[in-house]
Amino acid sequence: MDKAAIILLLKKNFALDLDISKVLVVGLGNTGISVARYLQNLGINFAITDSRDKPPSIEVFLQEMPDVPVFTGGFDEAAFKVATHLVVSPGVSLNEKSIIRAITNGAKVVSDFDLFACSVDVPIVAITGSNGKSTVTTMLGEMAKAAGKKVVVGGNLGTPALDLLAQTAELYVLELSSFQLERTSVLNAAAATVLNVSADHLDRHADLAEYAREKQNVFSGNGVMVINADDPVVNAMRQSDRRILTFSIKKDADFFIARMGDAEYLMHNEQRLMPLAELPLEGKHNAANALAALALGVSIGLDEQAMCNALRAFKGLDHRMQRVAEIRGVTWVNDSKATNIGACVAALQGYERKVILIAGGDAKGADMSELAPAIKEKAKTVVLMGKDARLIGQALNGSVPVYSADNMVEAVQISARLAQTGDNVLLSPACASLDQYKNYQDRGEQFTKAVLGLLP
Ligand code: UMA
Ligand code: ADP
Repeated sequence: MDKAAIILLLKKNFALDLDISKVLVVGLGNTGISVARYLQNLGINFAITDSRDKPPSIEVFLQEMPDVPVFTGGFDEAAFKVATHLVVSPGVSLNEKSIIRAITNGAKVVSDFDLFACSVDVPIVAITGSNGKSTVTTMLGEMAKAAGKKVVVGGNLGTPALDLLAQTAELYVLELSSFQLERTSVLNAAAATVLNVSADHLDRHADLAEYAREKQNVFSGNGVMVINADDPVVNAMRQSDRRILTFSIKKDADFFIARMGDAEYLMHNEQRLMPLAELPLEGKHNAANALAALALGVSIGLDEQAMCNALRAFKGLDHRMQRVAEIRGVTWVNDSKATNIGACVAALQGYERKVILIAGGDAKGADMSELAPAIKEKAKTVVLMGKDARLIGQALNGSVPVYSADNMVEAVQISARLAQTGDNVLLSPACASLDQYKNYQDRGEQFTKAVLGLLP
């Protein structure tokens, strides 16, 4: 879209005016720098603030935009006072005192996804949920490519939405977190889904109901709603005046799984799409992810056979149920991206035989007793590490043998001593990694390194 059209839309939707508005960009990480570049390019007046002394993108920022006011080492009150609009990075809580005060004084919160939505005139598919977002976003991107579309994929997955504008696209597939949705109002996706809702980020959201409401925001507008019929919280989000496509791994739905003879099939109504066995990813949760991606693809008119071809070729993402090695008959699996209870439960449910589980980290306010039944059923031993290891140990209350480790090398060595031929050792922490690692990738890489260190 040309600049004049974008500026008109920003004015209409947010009263964001080139001549009089003053935007404050809060947070100078990947999102902050992408917003800064966008505003600079449109000629909109802005400043930037970050509570840390040396935010991650400060050097790039100072080099690229030396004339833009920047306030670090705390949120600058004076900058908040004059701001007419705030673009707040998802890592910064809207409950920060300076932000609440600015909103009370009339400042409008606009997200980078809002700015993005005002800057594109091709369809957007929006994907959220507690688990499976990155998998489904990537799957749908591959499907769209296989169907011949020029597709651009990003958002919470890694590339900030506004950085995607540099590439020409016929379709955008975006992953959004609850933090991003909380501050987004005009996305109006052509198709959207909430894949599932289970406890996560309860250190930032007041309770599960509020967290679910933020997720529901992905359906704002009038596009197709793709609904997980197996999830009661998602099911309750249906709107009667909207086109809805449902998916289910348990019952009849628009997209579902049917057994015919000896084989199970991914189905669209009466039509067999492909045998489930041809999906290279393990676990029923990945069958649900594939059905969700198919439903989203059908919503925007992608060819079904092309989508199935993409599914057959989809190898999954690193750090999600990723087989690291088989050493002396023991299989080691890296599921470091399991940063909440729901993901760990899904991982455990995929096993027929009991596993040795490595878990723990930052529980983010979740109630670890919800994890206990799945561990009791599917783990023969648990090795715990990290800040909230104790919470998991307490929830298990002696029902499963528990070992403690100070770090990943120790956790892997304890597991190696306990494991017998035919065992699976699963790193699926059910917790965030930030108490001990840079991020979940770092945790997964340290696990992989420690496992490979067992090789003779
Ligand atoms: N900051 C403050 N004060 C605070 C907290 C943060 O000033 O109290 C500043 C930091 O100093 C830093 C900046 O804010 O300079 C960081 O912003 P950010 O944490 O929002 O991180 P970004 O680099 O902008 O990345 C964000 C998402 N991060 C978070 O939501 C925490 C990335 O998701 C996303 O890929 C990126 O935008 C592009 O959309 C990551 C994530 O962990 C992968 N997401 C969570 C998840 O998936 O569970 C929600
Ligand atoms: P997200 O982007 O929502 O965090 P990912 O696709 O990165 O989702 O997967 C995160 C974790 O959740 C991994 O441990 C993965 O095995 C698990 N997972 C993926 N899809 C689902 C699902 N539909 N239900 C439950 N867990 C899932």
